[in-house]
Amino acid sequence: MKKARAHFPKIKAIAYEGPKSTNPLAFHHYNPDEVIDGKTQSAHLRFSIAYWHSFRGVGSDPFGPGTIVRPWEKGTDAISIAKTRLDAAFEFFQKIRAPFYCFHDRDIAPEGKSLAESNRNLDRVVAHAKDLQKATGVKLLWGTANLFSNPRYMCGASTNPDAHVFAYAAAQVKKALDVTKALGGENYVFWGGREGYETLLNTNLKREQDHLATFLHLAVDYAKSIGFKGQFLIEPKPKEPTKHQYDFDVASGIAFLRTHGLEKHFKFNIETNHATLAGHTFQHEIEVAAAQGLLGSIDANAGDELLGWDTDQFNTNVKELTLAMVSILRAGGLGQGGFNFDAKLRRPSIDPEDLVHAHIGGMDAYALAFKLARRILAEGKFTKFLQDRYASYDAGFGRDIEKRRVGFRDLNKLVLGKLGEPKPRSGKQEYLENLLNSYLHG
Ligand code: XUL
Ligand code: CO
Repeated sequence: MKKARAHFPKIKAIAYEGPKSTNPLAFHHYNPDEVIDGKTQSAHLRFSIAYWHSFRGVGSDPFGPGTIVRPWEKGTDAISIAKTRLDAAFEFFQKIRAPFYCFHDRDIAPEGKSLAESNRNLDRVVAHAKDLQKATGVKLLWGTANLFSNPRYMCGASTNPDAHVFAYAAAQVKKALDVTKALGGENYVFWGGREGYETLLNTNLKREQDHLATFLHLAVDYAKSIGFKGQFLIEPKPKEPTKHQYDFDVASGIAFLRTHGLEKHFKFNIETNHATLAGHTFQHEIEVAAAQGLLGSIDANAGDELLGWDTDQFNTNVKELTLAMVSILRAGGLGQGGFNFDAKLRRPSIDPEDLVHAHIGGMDAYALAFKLARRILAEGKFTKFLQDRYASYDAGFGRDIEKRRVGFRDLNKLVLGKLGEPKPRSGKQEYLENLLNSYLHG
């Protein structure tokens, strides 16, 4: 393959220079090649770049059009523009030292006038993506289909009241799965898009939820038939664009998967700002998924504390990320998942260099959180505190309760007899908050 010209000519591959460096175009915590427990940091963290934000985002918001004009967006032929954009993206992936990327079908190739034309467009661009993956070693963390932008999906895709739209969405996902498999995608994501409702006046909730479950079963069946080995992921979000999204949060997602016999085939892709919109912390969503062995991957971003919408910002909150990392590491990590920067530049951040600063910030914050969480777990103070707090269930009647070996009559007899009144014990929240701060600022 011929050497592509530089689209980020002023940016060199970002190097790790350590916490004391004052170079804003260097990593201060993310050291991709450092080996920890036999694996590089890069292999532990599995960072991924979100194509839709970083290479299709133009800074538009509900109040105004885009502000960002990239120098590589030139020409009139949509396919050659798409290929050049992909060149720019792969140059960026390498310079920012990200081992993975993620896309929606319509991010990488233009939608045609018919599904057949869209599929042909996709094939041409995917062939180029395959070459670039081979040349750079950058891999596909996950693929997905955009089932929410085109007006045909205004009332949902698989939950659309019109079976014709369900069929179209099925055909689109069939192709997205083919393409994800062809590019060696390690996961495939279903984010609900417009799978929800605006008003119950026009919605048969039960039929729509059943149709969503049928769609997911059909996707599982098709993936099996083509030998796609990637992990299927559900990405919960409570609202936006619809007033109510069916995959509201991890807990309702688990209930949905179990109700419809899908729990063996799916895990969760947890997004930080979706957790916030659902009224949860990021760590809460991770814990709920991990408790059921369903933690799959992370969409790494943040919301704004003062805005009630999905602002998709880069997350530099080390405290929030350290708590999240403790829960992720305690659960055994993300396996074939990763940390995908589903985050976008602010509207006035119009320079290509802003993309570099944004990702350096996100990667450094996650890498620092990773190291702090490892220290917290290695020292074991929180683990010991938790063990002690629940120790009454480790033996005697507490053990019998956990093993379901006692009933109300037995417990009634115990309390009326030798147990009597329980002795209250402090929850020690303030002590624990100080302990956490001692790691963050120590
Ligand atoms: C939307 C969102 C999506 C998914 C992929 O809020 O997070 O970009 O991650 O469809
Ligand atoms: Co997302």
